[in-house]
Amino acid sequence: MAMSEKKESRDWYKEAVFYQIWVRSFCDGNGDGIGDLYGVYDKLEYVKSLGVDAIWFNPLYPSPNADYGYDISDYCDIHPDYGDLDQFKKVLNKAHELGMKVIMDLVINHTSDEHKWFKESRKGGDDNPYKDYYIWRDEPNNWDSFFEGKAWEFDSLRGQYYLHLFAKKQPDLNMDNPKVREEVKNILRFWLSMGVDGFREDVINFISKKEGLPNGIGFLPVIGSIHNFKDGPHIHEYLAEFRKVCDEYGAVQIGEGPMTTVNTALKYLSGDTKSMDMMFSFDHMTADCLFTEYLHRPFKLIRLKNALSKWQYKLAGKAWNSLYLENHDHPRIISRYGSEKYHRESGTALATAYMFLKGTPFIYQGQEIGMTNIKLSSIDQYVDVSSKNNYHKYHLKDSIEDRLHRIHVSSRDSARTPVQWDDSENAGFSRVKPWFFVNPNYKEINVKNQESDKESILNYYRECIRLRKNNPVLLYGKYKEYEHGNAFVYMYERRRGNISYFIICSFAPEKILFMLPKGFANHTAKIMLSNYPKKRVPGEIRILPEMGLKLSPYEALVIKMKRTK
Ligand code: TEU
Ligand code: CA
Repeated sequence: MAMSEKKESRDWYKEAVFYQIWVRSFCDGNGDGIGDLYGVYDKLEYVKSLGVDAIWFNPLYPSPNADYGYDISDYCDIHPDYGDLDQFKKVLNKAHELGMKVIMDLVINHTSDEHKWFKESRKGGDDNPYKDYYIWRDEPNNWDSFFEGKAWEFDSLRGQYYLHLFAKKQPDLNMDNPKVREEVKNILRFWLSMGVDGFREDVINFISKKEGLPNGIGFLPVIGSIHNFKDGPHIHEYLAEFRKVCDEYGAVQIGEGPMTTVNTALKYLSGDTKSMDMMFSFDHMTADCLFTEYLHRPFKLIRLKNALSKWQYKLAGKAWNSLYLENHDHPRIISRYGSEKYHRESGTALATAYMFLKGTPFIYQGQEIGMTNIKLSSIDQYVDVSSKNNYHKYHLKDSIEDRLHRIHVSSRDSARTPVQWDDSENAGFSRVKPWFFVNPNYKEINVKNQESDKESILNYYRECIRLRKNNPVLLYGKYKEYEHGNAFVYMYERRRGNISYFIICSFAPEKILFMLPKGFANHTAKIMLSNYPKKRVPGEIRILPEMGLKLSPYEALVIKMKRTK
């Protein structure tokens, strides 16, 4: 066994599968059309039944919802739409009883403009303790915001501009102010002392801005100025302070790093500057969206493979990957990387492609039943600030149809429709009309249908998790990609000692012949998992020289083999 394999420490989060809950659309427990912690409480057994070990909650805090919870007006409470602190504690305790950990979303790059700190800061005044909690300037620089025009907004009360990298209602905190960092530590302690197990940390690589806030090169909106606030000068000092608090409680930290490169991610994940246990990168999301939705392009498997392999190879032996294909910020993968026509096949192939990579898989609510993008007929029906901004700001010369198409394929709202529990009215999400549109395909695509279907996407996710669990090869084995140049098949190996698992996934909507790489001939292999179970009955297969696998549309399989060399 190689040195790097031996050295790897075993940690709970490395062997865990996470489930992500965007509560507003998960399940409405009290009948007001909005998902809440009462609904979550009732569905915890379901989450557990997937084989999940931990839950990540998107922001549950009070928020005016300019960016659905990512604009926080009180860090130490629960949004009344979702319940209250008592209800949260009930959920937390029940999750723990069921053997699931719980992590919260920590959003400290910005607050809501309705947070008390910002309301106070607007007043200015030399003896105002909140005066320098935010980033105020007499003159704005040329930065663009991600979500709404320029990154600066004039505040008439204070008579100055404040910085907002995201929406206008999300003023950026001034992390250079030690008082702000103390506030962050208090927030960490508040939740950790309650028993929360860690944090997913929002745009954590943006919290330290370059001194003097120099102008960006304005060749592309936002992207031209990103080097002025990404991985900023004091980022690792500040994160070390937060890590210290988290370490007191043994908390896990997962940083979200938009546009983080694998080399900079390593600084967060290893060595003296290690502050995070895992990082969420966006590299593989660019297989069809070059960072944001206004740069949408057709999906290419090779781009997905490039990004996934890059992170697998470069983190090997040094740091731990987080694995995801869906979350609340990205459209649904079947519509995106798979095929709505081959719904079950592509949904299960996508699961196979990423669940056996080295790292910790995250499953986003509804992904496990293959929910798809919604197609609303007018931009006015969309609610996401980013989608609206992109629609009204970019590609204005294109036809309305083309612009709407762009929203259909890329809007964050596609991931935010209510979870489809059954085929009853409102998809079993709520007794009353839900806060947002239910995808009309809920009659076919829903949890209830899939529970009773052995071959459903839902049951396939369960199988994937079962296969991964306690399997040292799939947890800690070395990654190697094969046939990289193949435009339709993603094949990789996970190897530990002389045991290998091969993961083979076709992304082709038709039958193809896939020649196994040379060097495997005369081995006996065993089929461990297949998304065409009738065709690939479990059992041993002998690999012949020049063996070609006839793969059906979106066929995926996992085979186990004893290596002779
Ligand atoms: O996302 C960071 C981020 O950069 C994305 O919003 C990205 O710009 C977008 O998804 C492109 O499609 C985090 C949160 O996950 C997101 O929900 C918040 O809106 C954002 O931060 C601001 O807090
Ligand atoms: Ca509710």
